[in-house]
Amino acid sequence: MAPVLALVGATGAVGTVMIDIINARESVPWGEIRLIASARSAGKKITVRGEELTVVALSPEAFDGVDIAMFDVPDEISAEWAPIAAERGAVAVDNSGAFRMDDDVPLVVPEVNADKVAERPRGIISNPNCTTLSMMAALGALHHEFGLRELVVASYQAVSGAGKEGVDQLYAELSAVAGKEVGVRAGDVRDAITAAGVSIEDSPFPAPLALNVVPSAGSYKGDGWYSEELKVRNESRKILGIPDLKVSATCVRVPVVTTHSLAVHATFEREVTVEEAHKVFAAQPSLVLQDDPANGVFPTPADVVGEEPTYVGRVRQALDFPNTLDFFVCGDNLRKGAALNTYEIAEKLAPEFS
Ligand code: 11C
Repeated sequence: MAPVLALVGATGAVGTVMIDIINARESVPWGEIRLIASARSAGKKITVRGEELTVVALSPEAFDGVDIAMFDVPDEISAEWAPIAAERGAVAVDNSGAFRMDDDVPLVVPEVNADKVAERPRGIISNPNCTTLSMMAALGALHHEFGLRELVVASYQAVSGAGKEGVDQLYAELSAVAGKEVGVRAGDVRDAITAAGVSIEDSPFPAPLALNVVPSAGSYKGDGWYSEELKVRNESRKILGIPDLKVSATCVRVPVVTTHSLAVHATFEREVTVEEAHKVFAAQPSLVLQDDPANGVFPTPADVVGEEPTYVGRVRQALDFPNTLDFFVCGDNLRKGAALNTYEIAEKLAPEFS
């Protein structure tokens, strides 16, 4: 029998991208696809691979007969419901932060550690944070060849990482400043946004984002660190299987709707030339290399949004740091950063249930 796949959070932002991904697949291994969401969205009709499906309400019974349940919901919903799905016999593939750092839950990026899907004593597999994920295919491939030792990262994160609220806030702020000569005096962007009736106090970001960048992502965790920066450190170590990897990240929100970018400074056990790095990237099917800086060819988020692969460019040997490469990556945070990686984990599991 072909496996039964459930999508929990089918009507949310990542769930909607997930359905796009499933619809775009040439073929799928599923005998049934079940859409699950909150009681508020139950009854809604969504077309998946030409068939009109009715969204069912989240309940223990909704998992009966399900082999693989993908969760694209907030942490607290996953924390409560992924174990219920697992008790009912499904493997829960969870895109929230609820279980990522639990020792008995694997954190999987199929290009890097697909074998870990088998090690799931609780019946739960976690999908990494979108910021970490955006650089993992590139870093995993380099680590495999050259042995990663140290990682320094600066992120340029899109507002959709902060949900619909983040996207709405950016559009409202952009409308408020459009056509105005602002950004020339301290505080004038803030004044223009406020004068247009857009609240900065109620924004998901602690400062204006239009015509600006904001060095804060996630929640403040003390000692100067934001949660996204700690996730990059902890999750990179776990995925790459290097518990003592030296990592330092600065996460910055930028006025981009979707697609996270990262400037990566990675130090290896031995020297890596740009040519060798290009070869490694070219051999990884989920990466696209765009690296011709003399002709202005490199990835930017506006050109990568909606794409499945991660784009890599600006690859260079650090001038003052031995065995070190600098490069720039762009990955759609709702696709490879969330829905796509979750779905790829589900695809890896499918043969177990066929
Ligand atoms: C952001 N990376 O851009 C976050 C969103 O841990 O899954 C995803 C949060 C997470 O704000």
